[in-house]
Amino acid sequence: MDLAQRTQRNPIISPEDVKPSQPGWRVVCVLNPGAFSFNGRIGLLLRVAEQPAIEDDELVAVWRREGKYETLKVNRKELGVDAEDPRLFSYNGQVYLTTISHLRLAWSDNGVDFEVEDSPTLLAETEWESYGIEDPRVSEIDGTYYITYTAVSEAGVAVAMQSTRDWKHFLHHGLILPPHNKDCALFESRVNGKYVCFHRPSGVGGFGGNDIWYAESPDAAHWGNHRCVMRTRPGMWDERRIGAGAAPILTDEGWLEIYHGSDRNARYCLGAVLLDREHPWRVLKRSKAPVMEPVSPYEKEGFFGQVVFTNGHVLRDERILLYYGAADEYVCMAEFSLPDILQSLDES
Ligand code: MAN
Repeated sequence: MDLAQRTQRNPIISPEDVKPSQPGWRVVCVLNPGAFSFNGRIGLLLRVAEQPAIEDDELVAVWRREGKYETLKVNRKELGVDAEDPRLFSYNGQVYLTTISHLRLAWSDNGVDFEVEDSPTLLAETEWESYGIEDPRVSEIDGTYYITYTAVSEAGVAVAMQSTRDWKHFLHHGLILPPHNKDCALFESRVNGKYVCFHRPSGVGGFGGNDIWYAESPDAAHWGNHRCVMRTRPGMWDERRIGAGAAPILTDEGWLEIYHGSDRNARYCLGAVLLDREHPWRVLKRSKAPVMEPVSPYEKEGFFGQVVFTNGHVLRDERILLYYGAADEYVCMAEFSLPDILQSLDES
């Protein structure tokens, strides 16, 4: 099943539409945008993944320390280099990413034609961000936009947060969840007087996995009362990893969350889940089949193929304008009808 109505204009943003942040660098991927409305326009906060120019037989790792980039170039044939996965490689026992990501704004009046800003909006700054900042989710609460994103460093993959009211000045709140954790989506209204979020810690040592959790906070920075909301399902499309998309949507029936799930072949699809209004850690309904699968050429082939991944949407009455990363390389848009998704949950 695929309930997504993709725009004919897809991909709406490709790497060649984005200016590199440094002379001599190249934008390899533009993906996984956070989405929001601001001053009557739709804003996307894009993840831009770049690397310095290299020869065909080379691999490069980039990191940023105290505001400066450092690089490591390795010949693919060199002993000890393992490069099966285009996203990362290990060298002398250390894992490196092949690109470094920053976050950059793009603006649109109609939701499909975006003007991408010429320079990065948010760059890796703290020591917990040295390998880059990725996959932002934007939640607006009382006029403040909270940006939760993945902070990657040698120390691990964690969740950091910044906030802004004008998209010009940003307050860095540091790491709000330690490694290994990602896919943190703040709800856009308080529940029982508290800020709440979904997040995705990863289990090690045979217990736990890559499941969606819930937490509460008095101030959006300090999180507690963690609970496991839902787990991966053996033998299904979401058997390996699941993670929340953007902020859940409040409907008459409860909170609707569009989430991603991957299988043993690292094929990423989107599913839907309905959660109790007062107790958002309680699952009421969960789709058996995905609501969106990688079927279009730009979703099946690219930097990392067979991927549709979302962490941003904007609501227009009963339509969800969903922004998503396709094949880890492009930014795309598809519309969903809210009633259709709810109805598909009833049928499953
Ligand atoms: C995974 C992928 C990459 C990402 C790293 C670190 O390997 O999602 O795109 O860079 O995790 O977050």
